[in-house]
Amino acid sequence: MNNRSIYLLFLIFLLMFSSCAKEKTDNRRIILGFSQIGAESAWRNCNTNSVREAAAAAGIQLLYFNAEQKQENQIKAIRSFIAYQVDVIAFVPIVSDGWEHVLEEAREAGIPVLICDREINIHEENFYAGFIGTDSLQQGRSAAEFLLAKYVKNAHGISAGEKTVRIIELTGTEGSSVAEKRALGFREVLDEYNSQAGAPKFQIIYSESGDFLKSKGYELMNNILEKFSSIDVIYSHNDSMTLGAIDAMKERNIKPGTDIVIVSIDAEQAAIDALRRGEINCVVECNPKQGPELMKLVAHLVQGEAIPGITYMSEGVFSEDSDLSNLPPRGY
Ligand code: GZL
Repeated sequence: MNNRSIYLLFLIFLLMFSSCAKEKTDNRRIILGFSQIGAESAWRNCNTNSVREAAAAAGIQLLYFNAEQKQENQIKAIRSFIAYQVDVIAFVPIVSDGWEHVLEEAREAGIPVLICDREINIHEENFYAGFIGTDSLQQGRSAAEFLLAKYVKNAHGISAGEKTVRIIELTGTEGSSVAEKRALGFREVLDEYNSQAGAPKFQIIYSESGDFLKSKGYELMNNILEKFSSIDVIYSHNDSMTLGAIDAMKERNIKPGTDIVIVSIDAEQAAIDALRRGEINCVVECNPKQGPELMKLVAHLVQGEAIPGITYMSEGVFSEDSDLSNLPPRGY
């Protein structure tokens, strides 16, 4: 077969492919494929609702898949989005590793991908269009900074060199960027402080994953209270596990927030209510309402416009010293 006929064949293939490829006309609705990890916490459910409601408000057709906490389900969903030739793919990576192949497939299909909420361990250019989520490293730092303020600056029952502050850590899903970074940020601040001579030492005496689940937080706390007789602080990576741990403490007549200082992350309504009751001492906010910002990024991508590599949600810190009187309902 000579070059001319090969070229003609290629041209026919290209015409066939382009004719069956999705014709993007101005009046056709944008189609967004969204793979969510599951429904493990009030935070997650609010995150899902935010995406659903924002897609509806933006007139974007949402193909939604709940992976039920399984990465393989997320990969299958992304492959089906590719087959369906959606305009944009967005997903919450349940863990940081194992996404190279499916992202390569999306790239070959020419479909832009947005990483939502949690991060992945791929940093080469153009594997995905951008990340929208929260700064979990800062959340870990904020949790530690509260403890420094409480124990050192406010002299909470200890002074320099007097004792070690014994910390239990309940971590989130193993292998998730959020659990890794909340642990890292927390340690960075405490390690730096501990390196100062004569300072009271902050020591993490035990750390175990509760997988962001309330039931596991309860189970872990019961085991921990059997194992350790002297605990000063519980640092929990999310409110669901914290609330389970509080139930376990109360069953043993331990006063959460008084007998044991509690620092939690998310700021769902139930945790803010516990903060108001003095059962939690600090709640670091993690903002789940990412839907509207996500839809703006989708619209930019469909128009072929550049977007920021990272879009962080705004969030704060609520503690026992905060004025919560004007805090509106959390919505999750
Ligand atoms: C945080 C998010 C975490 C929440 C948990 O960005 O990925 O997952 O903190 C949720 O409540 O399960």
